[in-house]
Amino acid sequence: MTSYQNLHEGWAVTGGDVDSVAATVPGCVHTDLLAAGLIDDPYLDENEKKLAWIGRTAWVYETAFQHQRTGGRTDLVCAGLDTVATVILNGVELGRTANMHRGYRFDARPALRDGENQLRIRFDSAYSYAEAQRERLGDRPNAYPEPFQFIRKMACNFGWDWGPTLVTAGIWQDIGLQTWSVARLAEVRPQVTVADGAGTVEVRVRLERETPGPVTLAATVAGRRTEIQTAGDEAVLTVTVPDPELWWPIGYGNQPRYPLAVTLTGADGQALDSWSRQVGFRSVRVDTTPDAEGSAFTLHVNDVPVFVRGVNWIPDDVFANRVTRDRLATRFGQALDANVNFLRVWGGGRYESEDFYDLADSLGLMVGQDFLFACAAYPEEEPFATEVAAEARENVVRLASHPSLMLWTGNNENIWGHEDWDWKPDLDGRSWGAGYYFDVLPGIVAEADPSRPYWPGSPYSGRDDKHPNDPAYGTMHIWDVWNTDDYTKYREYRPRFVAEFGYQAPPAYATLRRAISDEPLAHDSPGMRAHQKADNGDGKLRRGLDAHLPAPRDFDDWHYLTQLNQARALSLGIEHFRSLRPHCMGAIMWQLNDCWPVTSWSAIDGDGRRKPLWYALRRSFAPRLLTVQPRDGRPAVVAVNDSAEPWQLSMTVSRRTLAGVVAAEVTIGVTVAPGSATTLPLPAEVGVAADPAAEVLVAAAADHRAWWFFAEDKDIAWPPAKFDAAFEAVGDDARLRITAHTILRDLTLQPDRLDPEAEADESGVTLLPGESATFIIRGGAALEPTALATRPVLRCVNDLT
Ligand code: BMA
Repeated sequence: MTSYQNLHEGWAVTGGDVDSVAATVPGCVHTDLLAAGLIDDPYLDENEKKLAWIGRTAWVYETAFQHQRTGGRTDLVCAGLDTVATVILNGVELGRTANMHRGYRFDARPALRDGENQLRIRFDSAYSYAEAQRERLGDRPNAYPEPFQFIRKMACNFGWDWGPTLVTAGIWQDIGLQTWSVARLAEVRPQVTVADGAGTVEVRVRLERETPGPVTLAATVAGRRTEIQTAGDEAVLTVTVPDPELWWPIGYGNQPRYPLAVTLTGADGQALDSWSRQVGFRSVRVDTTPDAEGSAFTLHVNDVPVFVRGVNWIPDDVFANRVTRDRLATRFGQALDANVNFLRVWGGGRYESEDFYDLADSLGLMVGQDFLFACAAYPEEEPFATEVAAEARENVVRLASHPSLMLWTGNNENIWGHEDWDWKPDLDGRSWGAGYYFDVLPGIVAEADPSRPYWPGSPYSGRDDKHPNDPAYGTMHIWDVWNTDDYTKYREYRPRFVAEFGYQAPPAYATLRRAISDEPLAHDSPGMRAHQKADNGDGKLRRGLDAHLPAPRDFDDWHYLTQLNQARALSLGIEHFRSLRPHCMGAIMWQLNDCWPVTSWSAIDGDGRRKPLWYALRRSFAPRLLTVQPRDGRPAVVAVNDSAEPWQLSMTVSRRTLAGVVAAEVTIGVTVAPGSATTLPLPAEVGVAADPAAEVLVAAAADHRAWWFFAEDKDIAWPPAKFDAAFEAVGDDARLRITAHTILRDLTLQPDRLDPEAEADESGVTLLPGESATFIIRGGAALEPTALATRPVLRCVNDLT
């Protein structure tokens, strides 16, 4: 049997002026230096700028461990080294690596001793390596002034438009010694398929042998076992499960999983190795059939078309070792609570972890994984050609068992960039990655994971003769909104599938206050500027505000309004895209999460707090959505039903004055079929305002309400806000009941301004006069009721006038 000795203890790191400080493994040099008190927290104020030297320094990790040799092979197994490493055991060089995204195994026997052993891993500067490759191969276009495409390392480590430049080094995943004899399972690759109700698990096994001879391989699923004997190095075991329960995405059914166990036994019956995973039976395909308007991009799971209500996922922390399973579970819970059903793992980060995929499997969250290429032209020369192929195959094999994984995508924005970002003259014929996206990667998926779809890029039209970002074909990204255009422009698009669209806002106030000590805090104070990485981000935020909302008078207004504008921008986009169902079958907003405290496109900030956008996602991504959309020059109600049951909808649509008085009203009863959107035009007396600045449209059904404002907030004559507030402590929590005496537009509560731990269950509530709303404030029992119900904690748009 194999045995494993982990080597996580006793490490120290040395480099530059730093002489041997304790190191955490798995971990990285930044967190080690931070723990040793040698650097300031890179996430606070402008500290990031003082730490550039770390990425330019070579770091040596060293430990001593005891080992007693036994018979057989002993390998040093490194699940992840970041990145340019030389591995030395007792003075003997075992190997060199330069790819963070692969695991490595070295035969340790030539160097291993009985008793005390010294293990030393030297990490050369990632910059030095990448710059040398760039020099050798010739520069290539890139969205950022850093050489990240010349090293197989997480791209966003070199900084991004939401992330700091903190170039890490270290042993970022498990490391240990594995001792084995006769043979071991070098690769286990399950393909789980289901056809006509019957499940098949085909397990392809590759063996590594120390000694030749027959061995027995067995695979067991749901009590069914297949066994074979082999003297070779490769084998296929097929187990059929006649009538498995299907695995479904969240909202479509349950997520049953079946244990799959693979065992390897020697000729004399001794157990040699074993491997196990939970598998799920489901089919997946992407329908890209051409039609009169272009070609679709529709995900079918178990032959049911699924509207993708997605979020883009970036690494949840710059320092991967901080992203624990618990933290992933919290983040996934936040995604599910916002009615998200799909996570796209963006190509500038990592191939996500076992914990990530195991949680996604168990929760029914679908995942799309990009291969790791983002926003740059990538060289296809050696050593990269070999590294990319090895990395891709390893990760495809590693993740193949996961039912949540729906789609592999070749890259983020590189095909688009090549077409549109003036790369061609600079490239002057040099390689840019096309060979990976159109040849190498699809070849690897077809060979190693044939049951899973592959798409060459995000975005990609699917056709050579169409622009890669053509709305009518395949997937698209929408970034003119935010960069140059108002968010109402989302409505000018009729996309088939939007894989990125987003709008910025600052983090929660408590997050800003933890990370930035500027006094006073201002949108352009030094700390705020250091935590805004987007090109002219502050200017774009302001441009967006000016188009819609009254001018902010101070930082508190700016903070409330920019957060509100972000929420409105995404709601408008999502509800428009959903209203186009089935023409459009996916909306993946940019971005769910952050990796540090920063003003960004995220719905959840770097401290894990939900921005107003999160609450807007929950509303706009609800499986059943009532929304008001412009159709033929006036508002119409659209009812979207993603559920499997018909929706019997009975509603009243009224045009009212701001005082709530009904000017015209219509009652509508309709059945919205499962998986469809129904547009309900309105008669002119309801849909056309007599005075756009003084009227609203409200569509109200039992559990649903949708609003339409005939004018921009800045042009509406909002009455000064009048309301009563009633506070009640309930255990550790509190309830704040607001009863409106005037219309209250986008009532938003920020209890974290009073206590960083406090959090409200709702945000962005609009009330007509006479209506009330109750906010439940987790951890709010001790808050001061008057402060809670007053600006800047409780806000509405009316209080700007
Ligand atoms: C797209 C993404 C990211 C970026 C985001 C915001 O380009 O793919 O690269 O962070 O837009 O600009």
